[in-house]
This record gives sequence, structure tokens and C-alpha cells, in this order.
Amino acid sequence: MKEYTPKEIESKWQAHWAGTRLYATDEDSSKPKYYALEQFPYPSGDGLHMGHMRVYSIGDVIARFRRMNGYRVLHPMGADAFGLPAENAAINRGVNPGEWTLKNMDRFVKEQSMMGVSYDWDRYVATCLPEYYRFNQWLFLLFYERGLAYRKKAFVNWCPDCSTVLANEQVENGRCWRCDSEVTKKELEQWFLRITDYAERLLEGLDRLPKWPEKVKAMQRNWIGKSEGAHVSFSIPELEDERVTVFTTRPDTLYGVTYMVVAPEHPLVPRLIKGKENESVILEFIEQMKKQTEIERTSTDAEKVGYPTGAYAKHPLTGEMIPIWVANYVLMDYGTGAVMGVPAHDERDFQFAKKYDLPIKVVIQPEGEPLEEPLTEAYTEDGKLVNSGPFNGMNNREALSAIAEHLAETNQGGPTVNYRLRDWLISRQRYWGTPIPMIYCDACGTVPVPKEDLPVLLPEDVVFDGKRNPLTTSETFVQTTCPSCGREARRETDTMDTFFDSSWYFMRYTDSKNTEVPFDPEKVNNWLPVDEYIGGIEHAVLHLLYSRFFTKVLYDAGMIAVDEPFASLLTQGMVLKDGFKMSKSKGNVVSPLEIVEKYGADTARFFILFAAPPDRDLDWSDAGVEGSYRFLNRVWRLIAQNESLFGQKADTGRELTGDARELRRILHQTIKKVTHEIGERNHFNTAISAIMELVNALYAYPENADRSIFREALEKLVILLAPFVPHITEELWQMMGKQESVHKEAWPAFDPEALVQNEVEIAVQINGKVREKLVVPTSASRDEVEKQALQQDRIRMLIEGKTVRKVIVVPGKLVNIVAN
Ligand code: ANZ
Ligand code: ZN
Repeated sequence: MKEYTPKEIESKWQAHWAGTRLYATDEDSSKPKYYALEQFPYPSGDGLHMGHMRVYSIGDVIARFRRMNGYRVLHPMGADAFGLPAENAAINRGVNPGEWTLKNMDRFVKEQSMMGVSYDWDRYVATCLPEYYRFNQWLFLLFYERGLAYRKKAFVNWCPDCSTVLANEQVENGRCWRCDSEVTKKELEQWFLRITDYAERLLEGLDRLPKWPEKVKAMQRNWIGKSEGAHVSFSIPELEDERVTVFTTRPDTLYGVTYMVVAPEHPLVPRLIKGKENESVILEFIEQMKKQTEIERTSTDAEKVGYPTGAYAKHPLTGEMIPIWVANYVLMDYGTGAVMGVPAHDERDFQFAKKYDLPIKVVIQPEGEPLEEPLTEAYTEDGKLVNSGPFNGMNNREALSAIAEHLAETNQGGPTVNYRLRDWLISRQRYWGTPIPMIYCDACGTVPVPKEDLPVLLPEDVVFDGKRNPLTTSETFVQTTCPSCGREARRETDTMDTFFDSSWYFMRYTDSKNTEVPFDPEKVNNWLPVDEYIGGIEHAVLHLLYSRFFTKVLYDAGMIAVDEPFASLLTQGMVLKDGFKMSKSKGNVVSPLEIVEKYGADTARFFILFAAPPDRDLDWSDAGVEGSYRFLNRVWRLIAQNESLFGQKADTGRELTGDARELRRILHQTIKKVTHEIGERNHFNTAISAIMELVNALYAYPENADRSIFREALEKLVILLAPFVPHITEELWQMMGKQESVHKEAWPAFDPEALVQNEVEIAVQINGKVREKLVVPTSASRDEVEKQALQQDRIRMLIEGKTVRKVIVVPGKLVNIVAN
């Protein structure tokens, strides 16, 4: 018998599949489409880790299953190839970011191929290549034309030593992650995408995604953060009735306002404090605030600090004069950057009022017992309005809209909706990204690069010193001529956030070689939406929200017919070792390649798919890997030992009885279960369990029982296993004498009739003479039939006092008891 030698088999079949282009995308339009997609990797210097292996194994089962079920399947792969590590390698080790990235990409492709994943490599996209990023620029211009890309001044994290903007994640305790100097806020002109224009549609679309995890939808809803409330406008008599507008979700508490607070960055602050007692203290406070991140400022345990400006605003309904404060807890970029303080009914305002001894005025009383004053905490429940002029006695829920409408009628505000979502800042002062295709001309202003001049290529003559944006060091890049007037002009040196690149790559796969446009609408509509998108939960908000935004914009531009890109989303769990996430720092990393080297890719895939449902965390277990390897060997032996069976002509069409009928029942039950578990639930682990039971049944099948069904069951077993372990099944299929690839086989259908457990009448003989009749299920085992026969009253009576020498069971026919 031939041995199972995974190493030899796997490289042989990988080469064969590549040579025969077995996984080229099927374009047969008579078939239903299926787009299976795994998030493309960032090609780091470390190659594949177990998390990658898990995602790709899951995606591959899905793609292979659909192909076998008669779908034309798109299953592509690429590389998310721009980003910081390449640039840091350039700064720290002087290597070229492009070369470094391409080398890593090669390594990823090699390692992905070693897993036996069924990608159509012809559609590979790498975001760092001009063939791709020119269309980032094309799309940026489309956003610009549609008024969705704009430049504005914004406060950003700034490291004075590195002279660059830092992402929030790159600020650690107020210091630069690289040089440890103190990070400041700097107001800079930056490019933004107007994602806030799409806030409502991004919310609404979530309701049409039943196949997304609730958790991810909740995270997106929370991030978009829709709040219904009102704008209330207060006038400031001492500033010639200049107005401060606040956003509140509780206009019903308007009569309870005892102070107002504006953010330190609020544009009115300098005028409010001018010449006042606290002017210098507040200016110092503002400087301090610039150093804090938003997270530090708003964390619940952060001390609330404020100063009275000395200025007053007029209450819009009572005309009372309300003191205006500046405080750390009010953020400039939420709502209007100003709030009204209602200490009686808001916990945060209550604490602030207590600390600074501000008045507390109750305007909502609960039903029944009135509140005991002075309050010991804010009353935040519902009730009836008091101290609220004409609104007294009104239920506060009704008062919400009554007061908001009254404000609208009197031109002092009115109902409004506020979103937490901010516009997307896409400018990066970095080299390894897509140049933003804009030109600045002294005469014409900001001029877009004409589409026919794309791509704006990344220059090579740059200096990487970690101190400034390398693009600014390239004279040939910066100096250009204005496309509109022909005079000398400067190029934009900011590059795009790499999330721009990944917001549409799944569209590019449908037409990856197009040199005119990002993709042909007909081609993208031929495949989108993605039917199953598999990736990590860490992208729940960022990538998945941006991709949805892009899809909606391109839908509005008439480039694509769907407005939601991912019909179904599968977020895979983590791979743990000894209960912890595998990580270099924990020193508990198991390398996928080591496992592939030792046991083969099929064992690694099998273990990963068997050990847990895909959305759960998976505990790595060496014993589990060993067990998976043993199981594949067991399957191998089952077929190798019966190889001769496949040389013979199949003998089919016979009526099956007894063990044969039972094997057929188990086979069809397995087909049914495996089809359901993969196709409807993505529960690959339970599908595999069912297959294991079938293997047990095949081992237990008597040697003298019907061979035709045994042979058929072995064939079906190999087909059912093919999506999980593509190499061993291909080899076994060939061993069975098949000419075509097992991966081109049709998925077996189950016969509902085969599942029925029929009953048969069996004759019970004693020494060859029929003494009794017995009805048993066709599935009953020999042992069971024997036991039942011996338990019959009449039989017991007849054999009493005799010794049973032998019991012969002919399944489905008779039991003969030899006794004397
Ligand atoms: C008065 C009030 C009374 C409020 C009350 C709440 C309860 P969400 O739900 O998150 O939208 N607020 C508004 N803008 C703010 C800013 N820039 N920085 C900090 N806080 C701000 O919260 C809206 C509420 O948060 C608003 O309603 C406002 O306080 C505060 F009994 O106004 B409220
Ligand atoms: Zn010009």
C-alpha cells in the first residue's frame, strides 16, 4: 500500500493546478454568480501568521463548495501594499520601500500558494503599483468633482521634532511614539472626504444587511452616533448680540439651564475673555488642552476643569443672563462645540455645578413624590415639567418636541439631528502612499490634475531622514506647471490614508487589468455584491464603513448598481495558544509554515476548520493537529487498501438490504448534513464531524457486504472532503482512477428516500426450521437483530435447556440459531 506523503503530494498538485489554470474564474453566465472574498493582507516582513491561515482556509472552503455546487465563483487575492512599515524600513535601514514591499508580496503569494488556496491569481492587485494607485487618484478626482473631497484647516497631532502629523494611535501618553517628544496640536490644511454627507444612508443601509453580525452593525451605528435633539441659540448682548448655538438632546430641560460651556477651541473664546479677569488663565488653559487627546479629555474619570469667561448670554425663553464657562469636557468637533448646562438633570453637569458652586434648578418632577432638594444627584428620568413657564405640567417627552418647535417658530433654533461621525481626514505627510493629485497655482488656486495626466507617480529622488515628508525633498516632484494656466506651480505633497486604497479593491478584482477606468460598470455588476466577505473584527468600523461609503458614492455616480458592497460578513475569531492571542511578545507563536512543513497544508487546514466554528476563537492544540493528521491517514488507508475495487466495473442498480442499505442511509445523511452545515451555516466543524462518522461507518462495514455501495460511499467521501483538504483528495481521486480533478466534480445530492429507516420482516429459524417472524428496522445491526431474535418468547421457550452453538444473521432475511 502506498504511504500518505503530504509534502510530495501537495507540491505536485499545486504545480498541476497552476499549470492547468484550474482556478481561473468561470465566466459562464448561465450559472449563478458567487463572490467569495477574504480581506487582502498587508505584506509585512514576517510572512503569513495563523490568523491569515485561518481566514484563507475559511474562504477557500466556501469558494470550493460553491464551485462544486454549480456557481461561477470569483475568488481573488491581492496585497494592501502601501503603509508605514515599508517607509520605516527605508528610514531605519535605508532599504527602498518599493523593493521591500514587492519582496514581501512575493513571499505572501508563495506562502498562500503552499496552503493550496484556490485563488484566481490572474486578477491579483497590489495597491502600491501605479496600475492600481492611478485609479485611487482617478477616484479622488471623482470625489472632488462631486464636492466630496475638500481641504480645510484642522487641529491635528503634531510632533515638532519629526515635523509630521501623527495618527491618534501614534500618540502615547501625549508623546511621539518614535522620538518621545511632546506632541502638540497644530492647525494644518488637510484633505477630507465628506463621509458625513452619507451618515443617514450609512445607517439606513445597515438595516438591509441581515447576514452581517449584529455586533458589527451595532459598532457602526454607534460610530455614526445619530442623536436627535435641537439647536438652541443664545445671544450675547455684550458682543452686539453675537450668537452661541448649542446642541442638546434635551430641549425639554431648557428652563433648567443655569450656565453654558464652550470648548476651549471655540472661535468666540478670545472675544468672550478679552479684557476680563480670567483672560490669561484661560489662554494658558487653552494651551494645555491642545496637548491632550480627545480620549484623555473625555474619559469619564478625567477631572472636569473649567473657568468662567466673565461673559453672559441671554436665555432665549426667559431672558435671564447665563454665565458662559470654558471647560475641558466640551469638545469642539461634536455638535456645535458649545453646551447648555442643566445640572438638575444631567449627571456630568451636576458634578460640574457642585464643584464650582453653580445654581441647580429642577424643571422635571417625577410622578408622585416630588424630588427632595437640595438634590444629591441629577434626576435623569421622565416626569412633568415645572418652573418652565407655559410648558408647566406637560409630560417631558411631549415637551421635547414642543419646546424645539417653539424655538423654530421664534427663530432661536429648532429640531435637528446630530451625528458623531466626522469627515474622514485622508491627508498623510508620508511617502509610501498614493500622491493626492492636486496642484497649487498662485494664479488659479487649487487645480486638480487632469485625469489624462494620471498617474501622478511617486518620485524616487527623495530623502528618508524621518524628519519630514520625503515627497517635499523631491524638487522634480514638487515643481510643476499649472494645468490650467501653464505657469509654475507646486504639487500637493500629502499622500492618501491607505484605507482609501482598500475601500474599492474588491471592485477592481472584477476588472483588474482595465487601463482606462477603475473598472467597467458591466463587469463590476456581474459580480457585486460580495456574497461572503471574511475578515477580522478589527475592521468593523474603519475599513467596512469606508467601503460602504465608497460604494454609495460610486452608486450615485452611476458606476455600480448596488449600494452595499458586502451581502454577508463573516468575522473570524482569533487563534489562541494556551488561552492567549498568539503574539511575538508572548512568545507563543506557532508558525503556519512549520506546521505545513511537518504535517502538510491539508492537516493544518483541517485542524483549523475542525477546531472551532469560524466566528469563535480557536485554541491551538498540538494534540489536535496530531489527531487531524491521524484522521487524514485513516482516510488515506481506507481508500488505498481498497484501490483494487476501483479497477473493476461498478455493479450498480441492485436492491440494497441490511448493512448495505444502512451504509447508504448513513452516506446520504452525511451528504445532507455536510451540505447544510457548509452552505447555510458556515459551520465547518460540524460538517467535518459528520464526515468522521461516515469514515467510522466505512471502517465498520463488513467485508462480505455489498461492494457497490461501499465503493460509491468512498467516492462521495472524497468529494465531501475536497473543499477542506484539496491535495489529499485530489491524490485519492486519481488513485480511484478518475481522469478529471475532484475539484471539478459536482457536489453530491442526497436522496431523501435513502434517509428513511425502513423495516423488514425477518424469519427466525432454529436449526434451519422457521419458528418465528420478526420485524426490525433495516438499519438494525447484526448484534441487535440477534439479540431481538433470542428474546422472542416463543424462541426462548424452544431453546430452553439447550446450548446455543451459533447464531447466523443474514441481514434483511433471516436469523438461524443452531442449538442442541
Ligand atoms: C443639555 C442637556 C440636558 C443635555 C440634559 C443632556 C442631558 P449625545 O447623546 O451624545 O448626542 N453635548 C453636546 N455637544 C457637546 C460637546 N461638543 N461636548 C460635550 N458634550 C456635548 O449627547 C448630547 C448631549 O451632550 C447634549 O445634550 C449636551 O448636553 C452634550 F438633561 O444638553 B445636553
Ligand atoms: Zn494656474
